[in-house]
Amino acid sequence: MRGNMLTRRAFLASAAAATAAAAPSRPNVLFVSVDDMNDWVGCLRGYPGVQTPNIDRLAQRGVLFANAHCASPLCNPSRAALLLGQRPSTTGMYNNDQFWPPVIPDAVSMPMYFKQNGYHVAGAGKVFHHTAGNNPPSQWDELQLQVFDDPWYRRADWYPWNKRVPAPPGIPLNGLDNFQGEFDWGVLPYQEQAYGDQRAIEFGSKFLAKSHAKPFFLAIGLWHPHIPMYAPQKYFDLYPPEKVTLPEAPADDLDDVPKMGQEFAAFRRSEHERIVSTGKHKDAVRSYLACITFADAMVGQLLDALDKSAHAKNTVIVFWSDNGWHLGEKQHWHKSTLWQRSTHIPLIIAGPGTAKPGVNRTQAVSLLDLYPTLLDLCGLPKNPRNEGLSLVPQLRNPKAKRPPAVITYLEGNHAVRTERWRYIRYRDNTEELYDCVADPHEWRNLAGDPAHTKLKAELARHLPTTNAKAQPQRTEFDFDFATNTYRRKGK
Ligand SMILES: [Ca+2]
Repeated sequence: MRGNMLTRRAFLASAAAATAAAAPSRPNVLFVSVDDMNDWVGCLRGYPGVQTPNIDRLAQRGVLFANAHCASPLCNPSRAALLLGQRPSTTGMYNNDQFWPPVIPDAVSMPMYFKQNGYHVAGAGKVFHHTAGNNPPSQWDELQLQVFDDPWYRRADWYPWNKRVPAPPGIPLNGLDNFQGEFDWGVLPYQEQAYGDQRAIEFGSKFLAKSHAKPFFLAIGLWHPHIPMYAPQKYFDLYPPEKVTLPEAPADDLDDVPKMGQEFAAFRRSEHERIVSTGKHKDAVRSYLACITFADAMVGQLLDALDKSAHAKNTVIVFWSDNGWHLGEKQHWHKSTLWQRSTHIPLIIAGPGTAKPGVNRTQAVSLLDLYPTLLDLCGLPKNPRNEGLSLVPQLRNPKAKRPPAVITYLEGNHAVRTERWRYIRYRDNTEELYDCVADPHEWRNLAGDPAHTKLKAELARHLPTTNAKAQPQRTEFDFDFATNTYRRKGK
């Protein structure tokens, strides 16, 4: 009897050991984002002289997707699409004034999915959209909310956790009084250590220094180079004013653009006009460059923290920006257009599961593809809701083919991007077509040329067949931050 007991115990122990050995050792994920960073990154060659040594070294050790696009050229819909793995045209999440949790209650976000599949899930800074109500704490095991560089500007109902303090003297630093509040730039009277993005990096670095019983998913969301474009002096010093050049913007560029495209470009036009008429265009461009390099330095700190840690070899690194940014091209500042300047973003994946590091992938890909890619790289079951396509074939083989990327802005407006072409169809059926190889600035709309009729039809096959009605605006809900509950007004 006693012998049997021992045998049984030994059997159970050896079975447990066999199970443990058979269980795949899943990689960790370090998911790092920046905000409104366009392709003015060294490895993407978007702006001569821009300094991004840390992003560039990540591109060298990993895979740079040199033709990557957001799912929607605006923070909230871009992030909702990426983190829910569904197109804006499927969910109806199109703008910054919508809440996803109460309108798509059965969605399982990327962090939640990792949590449900045995990962320890932690986040800091801006991962989901940064206004209250878009980042339910239940998504995370650990969460550090975003720390703003301009707490005096942040309204209490949208940022209830923000400790509002008076503005330091001299605000706005750009000297443009009565300008739109958030659109400021300059050097804050802070030490570098006091910037909000440093808080997120500090959280990430401490997290990486620890050992973890479970595999982890760590999301670090940086705010820079989003407006206000505040950065420490040393980053401005890297860009002497006399060396700053303005992006090329022919005055007649919008003449061959349909009315809807012109309307998108005219959004917040007054800010562009004010920057130009006050002679501050170069100053604003310089500030954007300084903020890109500041964000790059933050990324560098995090990569160093990972390299020093015990997790260096078993962590997939993903680096992405939620959308691009115009700096006067097509008479536009901001994003919210379907052109390259708004949709083209840096995307790098490094670590286990990637091959041929340093060889750029040129297929058009989407941020929508990240959710299924990470499940694939981590050996987790597919989420049947995901509408993107795993990038693992391209991570293994730089030449692997894939369908075009689709970008949506507001209801019924889409761009289809291939390696060579961009086809735009607005909801009134007007069109644009660009040969992005011959015409990288998208100055010549070829949609009216009969020679391209067949090509347009081929590209149009990739337009979404569903154009979901826009979800209700946040103003239709009472949201309680303390309990994270939403109540539809009048119901
Ligand atoms: Ca953004």
